Amino acid sequence: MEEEKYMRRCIQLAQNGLCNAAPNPMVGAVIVCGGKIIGEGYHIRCGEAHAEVNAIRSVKDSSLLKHSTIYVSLEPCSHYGKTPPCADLIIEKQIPRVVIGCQDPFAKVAGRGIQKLKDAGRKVVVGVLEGECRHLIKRFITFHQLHRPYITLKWAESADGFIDLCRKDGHPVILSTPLTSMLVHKKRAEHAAILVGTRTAELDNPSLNVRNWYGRSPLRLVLDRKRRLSPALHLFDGSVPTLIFTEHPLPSLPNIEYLPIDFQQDILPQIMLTLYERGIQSLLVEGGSALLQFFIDADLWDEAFVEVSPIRLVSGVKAPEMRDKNSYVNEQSFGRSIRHYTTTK
Ligand code: AOF
Ligand code: ZN
Repeated sequence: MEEEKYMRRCIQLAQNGLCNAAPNPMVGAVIVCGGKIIGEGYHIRCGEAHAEVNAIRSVKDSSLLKHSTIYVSLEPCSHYGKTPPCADLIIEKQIPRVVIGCQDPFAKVAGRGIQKLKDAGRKVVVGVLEGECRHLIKRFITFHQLHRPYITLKWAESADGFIDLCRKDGHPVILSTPLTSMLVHKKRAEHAAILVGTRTAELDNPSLNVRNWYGRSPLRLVLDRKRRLSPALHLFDGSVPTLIFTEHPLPSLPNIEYLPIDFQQDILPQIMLTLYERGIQSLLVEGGSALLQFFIDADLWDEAFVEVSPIRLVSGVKAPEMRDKNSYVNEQSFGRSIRHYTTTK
């Protein structure tokens, strides 16, 4: 119970790194001496100090470290990356006991940090709240084990179940409220890349950037097989790095890159490979319905974020439900989830 309490605090701290730690995992650490927390830290930003370093730095009286336990949600690293090995630091500071949430799936670490600590005579406990600690770094694990980003599908649907048909006189019907549009911008800030299909780019002319929330805009991705999209669209304004998947590439412009893919073949594996090669660990798919259905049919998604509006669009007509979406709930190791939230106007 005691161990779980401190590990839960590690997870809570780690979550502060959601927007800036990637492509590194979110990690939190807590140092406990005589039943009291004497230090805390988390991995704030990729390239900067790891959680253990920040936790150790936060301890006022470093002579207490010799009598402490360090709790960390992920195995301390054993390699020289952008920063030196945390396992070495723990050994150097003579912390006698280390409690770890889960092993690091990163090939350069993968158990070596645990071994290093054991070899140096430290008491090591592994697997406290292991499931929750793995869930915390689901994007990092998906990327390193499946060689693709963690995929979130996102759509808003009317009370009678329509999404892409929500157009009156060619204009989209706004289903979101000011509050839920803010949540969408929060989601964008939490993802490394965002993808839309040609029709959505054309009809909605989205900017796909982060405006109603604090944070970085994701890399924008758009499918434009025949290169029919107008360069006057917001997506081509060069304000945010943008990739266009097409059969007919043009030379790149500042922040705009054309990437040839073979539309005769399955395009999703080609897109996934590109994103993997570029180190993109999370992808938000914002529609339209054809593209979303494509991902569902390929069984290639991890989470869906669905806004259900109270607005009914068509009376007496059966809605074109996103096929099979409900049958996927909780099928995978991360508890693949669909979060429906119903809004009121
Ligand atoms: C830890 N604590 O807080 C994090 C770890 O390039 P570097 O030096 O930042 O190393 C990145 C790798 O270190 C990353 O891929 C993952 O395996 C591990 N992340 N390890 O001990 C941390 N963020
Ligand atoms: Zn480290």
